[in-house]
Amino acid sequence: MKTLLIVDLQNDFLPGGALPAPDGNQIIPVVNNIMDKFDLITASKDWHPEDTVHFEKWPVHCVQNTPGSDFPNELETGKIDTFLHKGTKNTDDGYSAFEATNINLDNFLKEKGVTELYVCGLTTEYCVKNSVLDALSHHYKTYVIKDAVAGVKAHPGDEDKAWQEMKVAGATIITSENI
Ligand code: VGL
Ligand code: ZN
Repeated sequence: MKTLLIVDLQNDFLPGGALPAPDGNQIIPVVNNIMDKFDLITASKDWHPEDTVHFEKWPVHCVQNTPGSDFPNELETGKIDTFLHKGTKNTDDGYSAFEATNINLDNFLKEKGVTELYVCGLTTEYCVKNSVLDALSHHYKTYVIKDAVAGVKAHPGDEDKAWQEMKVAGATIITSENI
């Protein structure tokens, strides 16, 4: 079961959205291209209530059932098997896809016999990083697809730090052509 996790590739994290990764649009065709290489595709959605403590740190984004939390039209969502809702509580950030509340991602993957996870999406410094670190702590061999992720670039240096943290924790960094 070759498995892809697409993290938060949603309108609010793309240019024109509330909390954009400046280069976010560039990853959409890359993600569309690689989907055919996988047997199982899961996609997380940042899925916040209107009144979460998360919005004390961040501009309001990805509120449940609003255009900002939708996937962009360009993304080939028909190929996605499972959708994960994360950040749904009003008491925490819920950065990691392993904190999804509609599905327990770890149980779901283990039931399917998945041992390796390929990760792409938005944003490098927050939800991609936290999902990758959780995948590693749950003992998945974890690949991060470098040309299929983008940073929000909120603080200089954080993106480099995120790559470093993921590598030190044991992630393997690859490019889409090497999948
Ligand atoms: C994210 C900041 C706030 C992300 C989500 O998806 O990386 N970043 N909420
Ligand atoms: Zn969020």
